[in-house]
Amino acid sequence: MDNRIAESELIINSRGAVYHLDVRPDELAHTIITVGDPDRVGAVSQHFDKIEGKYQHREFVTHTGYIGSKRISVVSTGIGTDNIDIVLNELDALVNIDFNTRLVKSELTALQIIRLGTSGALQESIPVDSFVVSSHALGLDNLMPYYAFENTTAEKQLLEAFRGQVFLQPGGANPCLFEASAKLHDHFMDGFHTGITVTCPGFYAPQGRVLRGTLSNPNLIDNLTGFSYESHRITNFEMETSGIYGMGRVLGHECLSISAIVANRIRKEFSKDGGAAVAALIEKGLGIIAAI
Ligand code: R1P
Ligand code: URA
Repeated sequence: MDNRIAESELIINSRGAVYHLDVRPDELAHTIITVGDPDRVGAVSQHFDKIEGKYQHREFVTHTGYIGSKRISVVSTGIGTDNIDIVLNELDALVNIDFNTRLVKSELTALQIIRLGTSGALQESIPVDSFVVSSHALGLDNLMPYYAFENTTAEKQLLEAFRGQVFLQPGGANPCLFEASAKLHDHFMDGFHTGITVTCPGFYAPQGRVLRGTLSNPNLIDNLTGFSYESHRITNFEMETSGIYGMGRVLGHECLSISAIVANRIRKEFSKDGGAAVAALIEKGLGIIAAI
């Protein structure tokens, strides 16, 4: 049987780099920070002791460098889980597929992938400018139903409780749920609120915001805020985490998502200086990541 991955499936450019990211296998570290905003890549890498390389194609900017002896790549994903499908598959290909033979390697590498993003809080007690670490991702986007994956019993129970408590409009989302990497999560306890992060397929109606037009599910926010199962509650929502946790499950990588809270949807507040909140999260996050 020919297991060689065809040119149409894994696209390698003339530089020997993967199609969307324009990064070569030797240019990627095994500890990776993903950010939504391409401009945030430089805001992270300015803290590196040494920058080894900078790469860019479309909205995908990558800087690889070192903090002390720790090699780190920071990669921008743009917005949404459709982009996460691209980024996570290409990051995985860079370490787990031999670009010369186009065969999956016999020894697989598990990357550490940490999303560092912004988010909206769904609990009154989680103020703007505070930090959240996502113990679980609950996907209301439509990426993960395209992949086959296994859930743990605990994940199935939590998802079942969510389906029972939260009304989703007919024909809408097919929710999925994944736990964070416990190994990574353990490092991010001090100074973080922790809870379930809901990943939405948009910023406005899918997050209960309406400027003009009418919501099909006007109780969505109240339903998410009120959800509780054992000690679990929904802390926040954003637009990438379930894709990262889900693809991490499918491909065997350790994934975590940390967020600076820029909006509190219950108090109806937005951060006066979201940039400062993100800068503080970058400093705190890098301090932890460099020591892992
Ligand atoms: C929406 O404004 C964007 O901000 C959040 C959401 O997930 C979405 O990508 O994250 P980033 O600040 O990392 O982009
Ligand atoms: N990012 C989101 O996706 N939602 C918010 O409310 C804030 C940041």
